[in-house]
Amino acid sequence: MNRRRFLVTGGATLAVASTWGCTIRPGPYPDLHPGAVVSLSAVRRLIVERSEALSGRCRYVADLGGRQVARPLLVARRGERFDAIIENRLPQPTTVHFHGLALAEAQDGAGFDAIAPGASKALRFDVKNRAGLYWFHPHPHGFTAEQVHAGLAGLLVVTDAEDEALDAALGLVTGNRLALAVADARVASGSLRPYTPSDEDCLHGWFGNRALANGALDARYPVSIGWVRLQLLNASNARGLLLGFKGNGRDGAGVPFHLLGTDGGLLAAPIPLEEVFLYSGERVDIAIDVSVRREIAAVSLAFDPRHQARGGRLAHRHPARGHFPPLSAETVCAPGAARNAADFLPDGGELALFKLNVSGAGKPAPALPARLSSLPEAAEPAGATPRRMRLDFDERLGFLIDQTPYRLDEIAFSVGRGAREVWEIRNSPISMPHPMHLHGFSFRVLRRQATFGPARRLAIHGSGRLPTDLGVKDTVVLWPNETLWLAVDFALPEEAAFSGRQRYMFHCHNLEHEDGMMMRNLAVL
Ligand SMILES: [Cu+2]
Repeated sequence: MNRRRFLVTGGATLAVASTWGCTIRPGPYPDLHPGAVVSLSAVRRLIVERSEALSGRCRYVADLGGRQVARPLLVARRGERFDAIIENRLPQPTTVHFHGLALAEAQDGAGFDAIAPGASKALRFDVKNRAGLYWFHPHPHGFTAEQVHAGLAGLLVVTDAEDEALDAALGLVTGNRLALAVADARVASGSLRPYTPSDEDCLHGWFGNRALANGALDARYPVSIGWVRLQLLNASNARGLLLGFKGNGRDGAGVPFHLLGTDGGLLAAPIPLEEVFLYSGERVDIAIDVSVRREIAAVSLAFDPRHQARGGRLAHRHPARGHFPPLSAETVCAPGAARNAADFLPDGGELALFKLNVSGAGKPAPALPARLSSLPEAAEPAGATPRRMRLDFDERLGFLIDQTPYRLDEIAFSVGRGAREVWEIRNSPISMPHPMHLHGFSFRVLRRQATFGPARRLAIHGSGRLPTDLGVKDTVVLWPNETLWLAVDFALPEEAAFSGRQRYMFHCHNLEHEDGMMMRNLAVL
């Protein structure tokens, strides 16, 4: 049985669908209800809660002033205001970080000022970003991985005139635009396993054996013939996805698609593809013509994830964890704890994500527009001396930025307001892919060097760049041995909220690495 809800936002119609009747029953599946579409400006309170009805899983609830919507999908026009109270009903500190949005430190939810259990915080900001898929999740130091894995990952779809023009050009019919958060989880014997990472999980990341799409296992979405527009987030704690689509023919042949946009909105022009990497925290916006198929399966294709760091017993139990109970009976980075082969699929293993069921309704897909947006080509700021950073592996401490574990009160470096910098980031050869995320600012990828492994054959867009490197990014993966050059513009709005020193974070979005201190603070002065 399927149920759908819609909200018309200007010209765009977003559909959110979820599937009841998962194939495995009974089980404490977390989120069998469809999220409902809610206007960002309609939210009065955003409640963060642990729900016994969800077997201890957690969820966001939007209070609209009289009506409550669990697991909301937030939508906003560019410029729209969020003005609400965040209410923390968890037994742990939390924050709400709107990933990708240009926000002042006080609104960024980066964990400098976590909300204590039972406490509330007022949060008010205007959406300044381009149209695109953004998301919100907890960021309290030491608790992020557990809370996100427990279900706290919400989507925010921002729209604007270019975004609506694209929907019109694609001739999208209702139900053919979807915003999905894909994450892996450990499922065995009909139940979703709690978060119980071993030492090895903390080193490499927590990998499950099944995929959830907007919280549902085996999700299926009914769509009509024509273009389908998918905005996808990889909300996994650690798993990299090599996203591809397979048809229902005898050979299960790959279905081509077009990359329309990345973390920070639309590309200048669509790029035809058959596979694309999507690491934790990254988003893609894609179009697929489903006209000649009855069913299309979204999968993560098999690839070599290049985990080249081995061994080491990590000592990184975050100091903050000693003061609060876990969300469910669990330990964190337990020495000697073993992975269960029944609910573990290694990173890079082929994984079914969700399916599109195509009905005969709709109309044939029109030609894709040649231009999607006015996004300029990435430009290197003249005369900038690169700021160098190195991602390292230490057998005792795990993964680090410039050999330095995170400290809440440390500022790694400061930059001037309006500075236009080039960041040169090198990942060590003994390493693994690290999806690096910058708070508060987006950036452009200038070039990649020394890319080996599965990413190398996709690096065809000049200067060693991958297709997703051509868009606006706030999270970018560095493969082992690679060096990446980014152009970062530290312009801040002339508003009271942004006055004075603003602290932001740069960190790995593998959440086990993040909780394992692979973060640094920076200040904009
Ligand atoms: Cu990492």
